[in-house]
Formats: sequence, C-alpha cells, structure tokens
Amino acid sequence: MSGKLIVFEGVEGCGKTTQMQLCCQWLESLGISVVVTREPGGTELGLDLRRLLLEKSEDKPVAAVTELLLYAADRAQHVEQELKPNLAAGKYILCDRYIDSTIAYQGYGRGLNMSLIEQLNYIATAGLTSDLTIWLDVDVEVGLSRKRGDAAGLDRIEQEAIAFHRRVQQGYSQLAATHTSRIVPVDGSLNKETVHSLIQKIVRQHLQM
Ligand code: Z5A
Repeated sequence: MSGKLIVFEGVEGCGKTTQMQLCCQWLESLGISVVVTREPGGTELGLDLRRLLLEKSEDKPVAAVTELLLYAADRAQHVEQELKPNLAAGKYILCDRYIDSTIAYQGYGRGLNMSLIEQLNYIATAGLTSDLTIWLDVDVEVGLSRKRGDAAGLDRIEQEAIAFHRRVQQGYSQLAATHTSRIVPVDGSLNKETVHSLIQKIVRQHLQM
C-alpha cells in the first residue's frame, strides 16, 4: 500500500475535526491527494451504526459489549470499503478515530477485557495500523466545555460521568507511553494555529516529507 494513514485521537472537544480540516488544506496545498474520514460513520453502513451508537435515547440502552461489537463492525466495513482502497490508490487518509479509541473508551472507559478488544481490533482491521497517530492531549474539562459551547449539545456518550472521561484520558496517556513510535502527543490546549503548526512538523518528520 502506497498511501498513508494518519489518525487523530483524543477526548471529546480536543480539536480533531478542526485540526483535520487544517491538515487537509495544508496537504492539498502541497499537491497531495487527501481523503478525510471518521469512525464511527465513514461508510453508508457506518452512518447507520453511528446513529445507533450515538443517538440520545434513554429507553434504548446499549450494553457495553454490544457497543464494542458495533464499533468493531463499523471499523471492519470502513477498513474494507474506505481505508484499504484509498491507501492502495496512494491517498493520504486523515481519519477521525481508529483502534485506539476502542482501547481508550471501551477498554479504559468501560472496563471491558483488553485482550478481547485487541482481538476484535485485529479482526476488524486485518492488522492495518496507522502510519502516524496524533493524540490531541487536552484536559477532559477543557474538551467538554468546548463541546458545551457548541449548539448541537452533548450526545449520549458525552453525557456519561466525568470519571468515565478521565479513565479514557488515562487510556490515551498509557497508549502514547507504550506506542511511542506510532502515537505522538500534541498539546491540544494551545491555540488552533499553534497546534496546526506542531502537527505540520510532526507529519513532515514522521512521513519524511
Ligand atoms: N467512540 C468509542 O467509544 N469507541 C470507538 O471505537 C470509536 C468512537 C471509534 C464519537 O466520536 C464518539 O464515539 C466519541 C467516542 C466514541 N465519544 N463521544 N461523544 P466523534 O469523533 O464523532 O465525536 P467527538 O469525539 O465528540 O469529537 P468532536 O465532537 O468531533 O470534537 P473534536 O473533533 O475533537 O473537536 P472540534 O470539533 O474540532 O472542536 C470542538 C470545539 O472546540 C469547536 O467549537 C472548536 O472551534 C473548538 N476548538 C478546537 N480547537 C480549539 C483550540 N485549540 N482552542 C480553542 N477551541 C478549540
């Protein structure tokens, strides 16, 4: 595969969408062909799964293992339909969340069995890992307060107790400490322009551009 897979990770409101847009504009200005996608919801089937996973609904509770399997199903479809073909075509893919989200949210956040999560991640991706994962590191409160400022309000997962989000953040911190060559932390509390220029440097270094 000749393209590159760059994943953006972090707690809610860390600035992934903002930074992916800036990164896309920058890469396109260099003449690079870019695909922007996300999980969950990077395919038609994935959009249906995303609605099931994130819609606000108190009368339709989703069990933790069900949630895990739905994220895995979304990923399997996404890898087959979007990631593999675009990488084969030499594109740069900017992906909002990937396997580390499942480890952070379902593993650290919900406390599901890590080895089960790793097996499911492997089945869903057939071993496809990112060339680079950028972890936008912001305090949970900063991220959630940014989201609360958004008109759309908080979705089901965002309404979970703050302790859950802290466990997720701890998960990202552990992942970054373990996978130092793949995951690069960036201080997401800095202003948007500064974060973008840090990301430019990291992408250039990592992908030898
Ligand atoms: N999830 C899971 O549990 N397991 C999995 O395996 C996967 C996902 C794949 C959907 O993710 C949910 O799915 C997510 C985890 C779960 N939990 N929730 N909810 P999502 O990526 O679609 O949604 P999100 O995480 O909440 O991201 P978001 O809403 O797209 O936020 P963001 O992309 O990180 O931030 P943003 O939209 O760029 O910025 C938010 C606001 O902050 C906005 O007003 C910006 O203008 C502002 N902002 C951005 N950067 C800055 C800086 N640097 N300074 C100040 N203000 C800023």
